[in-house]
Amino acid sequence: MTKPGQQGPHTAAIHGGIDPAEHRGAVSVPIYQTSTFAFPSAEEGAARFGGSSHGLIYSRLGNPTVQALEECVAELEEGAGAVATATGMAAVSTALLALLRQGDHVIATQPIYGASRKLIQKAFARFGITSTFVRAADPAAIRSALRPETRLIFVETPANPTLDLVDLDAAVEVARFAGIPLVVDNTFAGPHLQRPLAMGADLVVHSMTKSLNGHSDVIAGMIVARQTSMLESVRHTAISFGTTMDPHQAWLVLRGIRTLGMRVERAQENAIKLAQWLEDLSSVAWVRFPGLRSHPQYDLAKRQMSGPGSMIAFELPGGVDAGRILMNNVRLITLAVSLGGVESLIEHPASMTHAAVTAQEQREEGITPGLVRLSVGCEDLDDIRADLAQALAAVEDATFALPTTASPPIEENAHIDPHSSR
Ligand code: LCS
Repeated sequence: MTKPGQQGPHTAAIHGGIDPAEHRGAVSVPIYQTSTFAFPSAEEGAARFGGSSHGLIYSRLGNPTVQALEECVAELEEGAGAVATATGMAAVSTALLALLRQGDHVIATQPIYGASRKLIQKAFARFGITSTFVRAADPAAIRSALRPETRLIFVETPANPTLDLVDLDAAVEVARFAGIPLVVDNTFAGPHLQRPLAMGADLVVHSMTKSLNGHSDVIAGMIVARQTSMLESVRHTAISFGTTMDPHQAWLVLRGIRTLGMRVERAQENAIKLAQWLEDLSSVAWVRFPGLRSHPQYDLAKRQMSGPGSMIAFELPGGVDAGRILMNNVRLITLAVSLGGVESLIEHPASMTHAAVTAQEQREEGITPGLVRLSVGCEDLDDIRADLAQALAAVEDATFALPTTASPPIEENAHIDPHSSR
């Protein structure tokens, strides 16, 4: 294995974690579909349990297919090592469980993925862990929220769903000042566009369900550590709580990750052109995309990301009703949550991915009732644009007779029926 950061990102995605000599010449890492591993002797079994031998024991503790994926992502993220988890939420919960104890306080930025917010705010509160949420886009807010018992900073950048950014240099500085770890959810940008560990973050977490796998067919997560010391406590926690990954799941993600850079670059190219096109339309109220000069943190995006990615947030002048008509009229773009796949997906954060977040919290987070989130895929640009154009035309036709253009307040936890009139 070459050292992290030595190879280019496409090379690392294609070759990372694979040494055919270790697998009887197999160019694709085999799926070691086994729950347990035979010991050559009772003494060797005892040595493996005792830690004096590093041989395989049992797949919850370690499996060669899963290890190949861990090595690959650690290399992509420039980390010392990684622990694969069953889901993205398992990555978030395991990272926090490894680093926190009763009485600790967490500072998290907002917005973040709705389930992560509820995990920190509600589930961890049951175990005596308190939290403060601060505005992602305010670089001074994290420092102001520090308390003597603050033990961890958790940030997501770009943030789901508004694409607000957290200044990673500033967050690292506060974490160093306070002597506490900084955990970054790097799901939206991914290692092809942003490497928080190289900037000084301590852990990166991923929902590999998204661009790392990239084919909308697997749920998976990963935790990558900058230093081996923290990696060991994360691994121990994942094994104890049973959040580790299955070998078949690992093989699918390994297969998807080989084309990470190509997919990310193509989707990004589509997204840049679509965001510019959307911004020029009078039928769109505003567009939020880190690659547009109108993004309030455009300069920060250029500083800490090597590209703006493929997620776009926008709002229509007709608010939630207009957004609903748009989503019910797309034909090529799929009305579904999730993101980062080869296919374009559209969803309504206020009633879907962030429905568990209260209306008041949504307001604080900038999740407006009419916000539409688009995950741009790798289809032909003209086809995505034509689909959006015809859906926007349907919105214009339908809203022509509407009495108001103001966004009505959305009912908390209101749901859009994905089956209606499609
Ligand atoms: N972190 C971020 C930033 C996410 O967007 C998600 C899922 C997770 C963690 C959790 O990952 P999972 O357990 O689902 O693999 N985000 C979703 C979304 O925006 N739509 O559907 C899921």
